[in-house]
Amino acid sequence: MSTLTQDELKALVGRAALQYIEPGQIVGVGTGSTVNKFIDALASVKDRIRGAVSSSEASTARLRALGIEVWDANEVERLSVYVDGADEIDPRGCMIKGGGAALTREKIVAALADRFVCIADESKWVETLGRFPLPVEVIPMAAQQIARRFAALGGQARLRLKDGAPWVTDNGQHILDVSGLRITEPLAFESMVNDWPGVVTVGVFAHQKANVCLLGTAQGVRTVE
Ligand code: ABF
Repeated sequence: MSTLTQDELKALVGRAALQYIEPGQIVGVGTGSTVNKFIDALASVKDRIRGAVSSSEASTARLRALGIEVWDANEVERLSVYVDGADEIDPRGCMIKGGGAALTREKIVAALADRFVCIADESKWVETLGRFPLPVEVIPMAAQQIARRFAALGGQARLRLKDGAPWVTDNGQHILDVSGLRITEPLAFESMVNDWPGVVTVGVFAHQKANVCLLGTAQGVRTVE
């Protein structure tokens, strides 16, 4: 049994990710409660980095509040590292992401980076992706036809709501959360769903999988490469 709380495990991996930051870099920064711990740790080395590219309005606000400069993704050609959390990660480094609704910007920033460092507590580790309902950002007028395509695969798609109204992403689109899937071939699955009209981003990250996973466990940080 872990003596550390889930919050402490997140802080542990957030701090551990600092080892991948080199002086003078612009750092790719994801979204979520684990990444918030990383942002807090990043503030302690802020004088040694050039700044960050952020994957959400929420992370941007936190970075700026801590005095870290935030660059637009269009101003940057390459990032050496992108640090982000996940909702699930498998032994190959493939992930489900998007529980925090920032999946599209997360995929865009991840695509700029040479290395994806995933930080997660051990509850996120799975053998096969699909226990966590798969987030899919969609153009609103396509939501029902996309839901029917998932139903044909055995999935149940639900429109994500906030206060009874559709959740609106940072990009002005909606989110479907799809339960009942078992994603045994993440690469092929991601490509297939990407091809459906109206899909903005599917929350499977297999083409942009993690190169390194820092997993917070009862025994400390386990590095999976
Ligand atoms: C982002 O935040 C995600 O893509 C994922 O949905 C989520 C994980 O959040 P947390 O660290 O709060 O569990 O990284």
